[in-house]
Amino acid sequence: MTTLTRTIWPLLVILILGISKSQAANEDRYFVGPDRLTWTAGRAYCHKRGADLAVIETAEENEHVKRLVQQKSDSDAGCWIGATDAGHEGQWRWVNGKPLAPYSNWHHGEPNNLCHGENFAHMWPDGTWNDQKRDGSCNGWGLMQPVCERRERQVSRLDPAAAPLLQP
Ligand SMILES: [Ca+2]
Ligand SMILES: [Ca+2]
Repeated sequence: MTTLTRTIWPLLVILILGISKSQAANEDRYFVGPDRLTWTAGRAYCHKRGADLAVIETAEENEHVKRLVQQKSDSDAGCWIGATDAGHEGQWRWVNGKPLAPYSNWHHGEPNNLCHGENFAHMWPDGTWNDQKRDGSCNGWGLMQPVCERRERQVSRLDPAAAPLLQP
């Protein structure tokens, strides 16, 4: 072995271990509820398990949640995610209070607030987002399973100053 080879191998091993560890953390971070519920009941399901509906801030995160939706969803509409404009029409926010910026992945033409007001977001199995009624009733799609994200992870991604606001 040359000196270079001896140096590179340990670094490669460390890199591979690091990647598999972060993937394992991702597996653990999100989960899909077993039952089709309203957005609100889905959120309560997540809360009971120390989580909240998923907050998606990057394309990489969206890709991960998309794969989960494709694997676990019982509905062709996909699953609920943690965005709503119920507080103020047209002002979409994540359940942690942050606006949907800079990343969002709305389906073309969405959110369109159909059916006298769609205020709750779900992810289609293709990874794009749509606004829908709380019970999924617009155009007859129906109830959906929630995608939950463990809460401590969400807090750790906020400004330290904002974290106390999320404490019970
Ligand atoms: Ca709306
Ligand atoms: Ca819509």
